[in-house]
Order: sequence, then C-alpha cells, then structure tokens
Amino acid sequence: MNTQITPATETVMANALRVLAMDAVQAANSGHPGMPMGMADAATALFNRFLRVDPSCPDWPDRDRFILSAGHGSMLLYAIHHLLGHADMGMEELRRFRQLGARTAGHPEYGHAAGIEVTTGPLGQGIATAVGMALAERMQAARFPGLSDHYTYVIAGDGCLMEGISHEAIDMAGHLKLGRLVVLWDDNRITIDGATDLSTSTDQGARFAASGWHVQAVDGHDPDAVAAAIEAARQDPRPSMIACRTVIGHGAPNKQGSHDVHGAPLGAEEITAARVQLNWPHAPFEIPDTVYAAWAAVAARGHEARAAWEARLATHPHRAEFLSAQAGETAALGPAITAYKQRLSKEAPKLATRKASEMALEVVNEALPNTVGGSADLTGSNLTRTRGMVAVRPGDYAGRYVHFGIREHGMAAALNGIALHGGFRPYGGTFLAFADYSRPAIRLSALMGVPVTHVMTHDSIGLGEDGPTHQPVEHLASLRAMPNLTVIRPCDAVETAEAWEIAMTATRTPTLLALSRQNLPTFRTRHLPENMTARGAYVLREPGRGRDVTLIGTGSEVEIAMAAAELLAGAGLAVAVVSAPSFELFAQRPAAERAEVLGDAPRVGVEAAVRQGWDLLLRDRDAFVGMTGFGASAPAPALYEHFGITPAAVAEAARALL
Ligand SMILES: Cc1ncc(C[n+]2csc(CCOP(=O)(O)OP(=O)(O)O)c2C)c(N)n1
Ligand SMILES: [Mg+2]
Repeated sequence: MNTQITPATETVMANALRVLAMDAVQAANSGHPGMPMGMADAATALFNRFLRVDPSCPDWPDRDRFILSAGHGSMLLYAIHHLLGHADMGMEELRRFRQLGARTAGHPEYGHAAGIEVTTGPLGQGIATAVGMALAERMQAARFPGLSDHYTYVIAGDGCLMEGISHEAIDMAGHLKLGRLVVLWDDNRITIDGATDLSTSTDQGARFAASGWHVQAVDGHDPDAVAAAIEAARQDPRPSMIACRTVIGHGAPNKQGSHDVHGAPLGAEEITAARVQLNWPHAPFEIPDTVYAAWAAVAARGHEARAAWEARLATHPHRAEFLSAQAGETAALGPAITAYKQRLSKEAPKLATRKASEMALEVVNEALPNTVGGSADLTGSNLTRTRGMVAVRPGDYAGRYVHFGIREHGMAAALNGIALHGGFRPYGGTFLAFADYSRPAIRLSALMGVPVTHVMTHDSIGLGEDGPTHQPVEHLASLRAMPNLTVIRPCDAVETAEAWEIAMTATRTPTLLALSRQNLPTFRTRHLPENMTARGAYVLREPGRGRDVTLIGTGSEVEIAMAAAELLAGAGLAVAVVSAPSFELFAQRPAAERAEVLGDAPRVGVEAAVRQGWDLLLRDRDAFVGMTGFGASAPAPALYEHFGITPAAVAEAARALL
C-alpha cells in the first residue's frame, strides 16, 4: 500500500461497494443490486469502525463473525472482501460474478471463498445460524477465558424477518441473552412484490423487544448514527436489533426506492446516471487507490487484533485444549467405542435404539469434551442428555446441554452455527416425523458440508399410539434423497454405537440417526472391532450354503427379517439377512462388495416406510414389505400386524419369488 495516499471517506468507501455491485450485476446480467446499494453505508460503518477480521488469516477463531442473512445481496459481501484484500477475491472474481466455477456464486456459499461464514440465500437461515454462532462464542468464552471475545453481526432484510424461522431464532437469542449478537435490519420496506405493506403490518421493533432484545432505529444512510447504534448495541447485555431505515438501490437516481432494483440489472443508462449521482468517474471494475487504502486500514486493524490474540493464546494455560477442540480432535473416541461394543456384544441387551443411543452418547460425551447436545423439548424421549450434562442458561454458558425449546428449525440452524463457529461438535434431537420442520437447515448443513448430528427418534409406526401425525413414513426416503446427508437407521445397540462413531468423526457430512422407540434385541453378539455400519450394509446372518434368498432390513425391521429367515430356514431354505443401516454409506462401497453383500438370489426388502429409494438394493423382480400410506393410532404390535409388516409376510413374499 502506498502510505502517501489519504484514505477515502466512509461515503466514498460505501460508494465503491455500490458501484461494484451494480457493475457486477450488469456484467452477469443477473443478480441483486438493490440491497448492496441500500446497505452500503451501514455495512461500511460496521466494517470501518467495528469489525475485526484479518484477510491474511480469514479463519482465526476470535474474529468477529459477519453473516449476510439477506444472501441475495451477495455482491455486498464479495465487494467488501475484494476491497479488504482477500487473496481469493481478486477483481477477476467480481467480473465473473455468478459464472460457473467462480467464487462469486449467486448467493454466498460457505467454502467457495475465504471469509464466507455461512451459506445464505434461503431467507431467515442466516440470522438463525448466527444465533448458534453467538451461543458458541459465549460457550467458548466460558471455557477459555480470554480466548473468545468476539461479536456476531448480521445483516437481515424484510424477508429474513418475515420468515417463520426468524421467530424461533429471535426468541432463542433473547432468552439466552446473547448480548454479542447484533442484527442490522435493512428496513427498506421493499420486497420483490413491492412495498412491505402489501404483506406485513408487524411492528418489528416491538416484536424483538417482546423477545428480550435491545432495539434501536436509525437512518441507515447516516454512518455516524449507525456507528453510534452499534456502539450502544455492543454495550447492552441483550442481543440487539438496529432498524436501519434505507432506500433500496440508493444511488440509482431513477430506480432507487422501488422493487425494480431488488433483483435485476440497473441497465446501462441508469448505471451512467448513478455514476453521476455518486460522483464516481471511474470505469467499471476500476477502484481508486484511495479507496483501497481506506479498506486496507480496516484489514490492518484486524491483523493487529489477531496478532494480539495469538500472543494471548501462546501463553494461555489451556492452549492445548483450545487447539484440540478447535481441530475437532476425536482420537479418544475410537478405542472407547470399540471397548463399549465389546461389552454390548457380550451382554446383548434388548433396548430401543433411542436408549442405545443414550448409552453410546455416554461414551461419546466422556471421550469428547467438546460435544454440545440438546433437544427441541423432547429430552426425555430423544434421550440426548447424558449423565452430568449441565444445561446452558441465560448468562451462564459453561454447560453443554441446550434446551432448544419447541423450535426444530431454529435448533437445526443453531446447530449449523455452533459447528461453523468452531470448537464444538453439536447434536440435537427431535422426532423423525418433525425432520420436515428442520429440513431447510439440514439441507444447508449438507450443502455446506458441516458435520452436525440430528438425533431423530420415534422413527416409524413402531412408536405406536401417538398415531399417523407422529409416524414417519416418507421421511427416510426424503432424507436419503438429500445429497451429502448420511442417514443411519441402526438395528441394535452395537450398530447404534457404530453410528455415533461415524457421526462424531465425520468432517464434511451431517449425520441423521433414525432411532426406534420400541425395544430391539442385540444381533451383533459376536464382537467385531470393525465399524460394520460404516459399510452401509453387510451380511448379518450367513445362509450357511449357496443362498436361496436374501432378506434386507433396516433398523427395527431387521428383527422382522431375522425372524422371517428362521421361518424360511425351517422350511429348508438358505437365507441371508443383510442389515442395511445406511444407504448412502453403502452406495460409496466398491461395486464388487455391494454385489457380494446383496447376492444374486431373489431379495426381499423390509422397512416400515415407503419403498422409494430402495432401488439401490432391490431390482424390479425383487419384493418389498413396508408402508404405502400413512400409519394409524394403536399399539405398535397391532400396527405391524395391521400393515402386514411381519415375519410371516416377509417369508411369504420370499416364497412368492422362489
Ligand atoms: C426462503 C426463501 N423464500 C423466498 C426467497 C426468494 N426471495 C429472494 S429475495 C426475496 C425478497 C426479500 O425481500 P427483502 O429481504 O426485503 O430484500 P430486499 O428486496 O429489500 O433486498 C425473496 C422472496 C428466498 N431467497 N428464500
Ligand atoms: Mg426489503
């Protein structure tokens, strides 16, 4: 940097963001110029006066987090990163906005470029993920005093605040008193269809205040006012919402203030007019050195903050534990799980896999000090809280168990935020039927490759009397359809332990455990040190000689397949039973192994769910015993009889194939 250059004023710094956004959208002939142009002043005040980030080390643990919840305004983030000097965000990337292979995807994508803290775009996800980040910050501060002292800043739009998930997030953050969470609301009163009064009359300030937030309202184009509000927000012990009254597309003289600037290029004529209005004589993608100098000063301040933090870390008494948690160290887990499996195989307990999950979690939480658990108000059903797990409370974050409340979607997003923050390995529970309530956040964890664990109990009609509202039927199929999500439905306590080992050692994949309410015998009575569940499917019962038929089950229906095998064996048939806890893991195995496990003989699949997705395991000529519609309210054994998911039915289906 040429130190002779007098850095530009904040207004000019903000105008650089505006111009880059409108020029990149124009070049791409697609994108959203309105939000970046409207929030450029507030974002500049935030970065210039507060945000501590270091582009030379974008992932240092104590950096402030900046979440662009209004992900359609991605050019705001890319322009900031470019001006801050991020090595991977050169001007070429801005020129290639929205093109194949560019880091500048339509919406910010975690992992595509440094400093993108979370993938956003589905409105409301960012603010809800930020709640998890702000919680993780406090939890880390409680464990490592002096090493965690950062803020989580969010820019959210009208859309983020209209989405239902925002209610769960705001409620949770207010209750937990996450005072280092600061939300700048882009109060431009415009969405795609037009003015917000077309569709909402909510007093957002009153809504946030009712949930225990500190609320302010400012002119979003007055940097001093925005800065003063941020300063007050930082001092207040409550989470803060600052309503920044802005004009969407500010700087485009003929289009600003209208929904026309939300998501379409301004057009050459309007861009020329905006350049005049903003007093910006420079060509597209040309930034004066004075502007770079001003933004470089922001980066330099962050660099200093990081150096000071590194010095604190170097002499911190818990440096090793901090780094181990940060690295997601899991070396202690393998031996602990193996020893536990050995005990299980010997004792062969008859347990619901949700109970087996609790027992496995005892081992996991003992071996891994950085796990954080929770449930959406179903702790006693999901069995997610192990002995000695202290609850996180408002203002006291030393615990490791979170009462997420009846907020499945907010919980799933917060789990993403805790994992993205770093230092923790989070899991959370609910009923499998309510996975749909969490689904958009599960999808984002899969898209981002964030290893959170979803503990989903009551995984079939086997839950019984609560009836079809609570009985998942299509959920396994729909979750298996999601790329990069490992769904595991273990059949007994040993597979459940193996499933937890897989979940807790995953690095780029979320895991969903589907667990039974009803008791199941232990089938894996011969101890195998290998994690067989990691194979996805394997032969549980050998046929003894050349197979006549292969029965394939998952979870609680492995018991049914095993009983059917005995019936058929009694009639002189050679029957193999394959346990298939995870279709995704099986699909990743070599073709030869898959062929050997499945064999050439006729196959019958059995699962108390719809058949969709079973084509990985079954051919057209094979049979399936399962569900074709919704369940019913009755004791579980009566339901299995009623829906014909029984050993006799499976044996009959097999005989019909022979
Ligand atoms: C969950 C979800 N629903 C719908 C959309 C499509 N969408 C993108 S931006 C937008 C309007 C958002 O309005 P606002 O947050 O006020 O943004 P502004 O127009 O002010 O930039 C909509 C409906 C989306 N991205 N995510
Ligand atoms: Mg808006």
